[in-house]
Amino acid sequence: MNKTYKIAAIAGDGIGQEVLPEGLRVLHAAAERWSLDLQFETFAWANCDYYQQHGQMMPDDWFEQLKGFDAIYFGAVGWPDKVPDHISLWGSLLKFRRDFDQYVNLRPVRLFPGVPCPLANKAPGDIDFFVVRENTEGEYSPLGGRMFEGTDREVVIQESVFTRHGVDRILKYAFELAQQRPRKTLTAATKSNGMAVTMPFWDERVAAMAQRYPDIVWDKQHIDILCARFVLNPERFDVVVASNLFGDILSDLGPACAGTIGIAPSANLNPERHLPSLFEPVHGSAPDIFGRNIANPIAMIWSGALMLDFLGNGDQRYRQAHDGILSAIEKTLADGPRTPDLRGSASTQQVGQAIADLLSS
Ligand code: GGG
Repeated sequence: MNKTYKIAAIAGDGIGQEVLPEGLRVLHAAAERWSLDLQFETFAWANCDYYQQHGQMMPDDWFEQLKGFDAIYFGAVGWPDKVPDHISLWGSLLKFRRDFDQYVNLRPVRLFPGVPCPLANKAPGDIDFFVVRENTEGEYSPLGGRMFEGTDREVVIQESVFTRHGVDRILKYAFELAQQRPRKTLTAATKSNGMAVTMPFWDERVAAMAQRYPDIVWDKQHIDILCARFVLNPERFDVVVASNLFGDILSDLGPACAGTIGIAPSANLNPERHLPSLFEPVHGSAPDIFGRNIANPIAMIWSGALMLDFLGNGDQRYRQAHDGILSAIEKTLADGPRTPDLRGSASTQQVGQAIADLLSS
């Protein structure tokens, strides 16, 4: 008897509401083609309109409502004119990541044939790596405070949290991912010359973990020069592991180097699978282009492919569905309709439909 996977679909804010339907369109086409057992339920909270009506981003029982799902398929969050960004983010997406213990944020970066690359002399194959971002602690911490607000004596403190448990588990995931890659190479982002407490600890744990993976060639690079090398020599990277903040920055920079952030997917994983994982585009809600139907749906669609692969956990139908969606994305990027971020004039729906049609043909 095949398992039916329950997926919570949450559009969130802005272009999340435009790209999610295209992701669902493609997932339905994939389910039809590969006989996948997917059951979707949509939720109209985790957005700034809900906050304006209820004074919070999600209902009190959000955890109870979602914990029985196998995955969350999420659009984007944030509308700063309605709700300050730190309130909308900490009231939804960061709650999901932390309370569902989605400690891995896996973000593939790839240059596809036909996509205009802003870097000189780069070909597909030159940019093909993963950013593995720690997703539950690090610099993203609610610990801190503000004193003497609005006076000349104002003091603002924001703590970072690096636990041995949290650092070791993300490093283990990254080293194991590197073992599955042909080049077996890992780079750890650091800044231990400036951040004199947390980052030397991070470096120590990287060196300790590396001892367990003698087949992996690894190095550590300070985040500043690492950013420069993303632009100058992206071909040297394979698996890049980083703390929460550094990973957030690198996983926007990487796709920008590969043509557009509009195609960049992410998987917020609870690798132990005892709580739902969450799949979402790297991009945010982009209120500036909301309502024009020009958002690129490919990041949402690729995130859906990652979701199928994770849910299937080795089941060939789900692996084939993942590979089939990736091929359809590749073909569409090479000679299909394109949204304006890729110098095209197609709508969000035209790109989503083109990819779905390739799965049905
Ligand atoms: N779909 C991703 C999204 O809504 N991102 C908004 C954002 O600012 N995210 C910050 C983060 O990923 O930590």
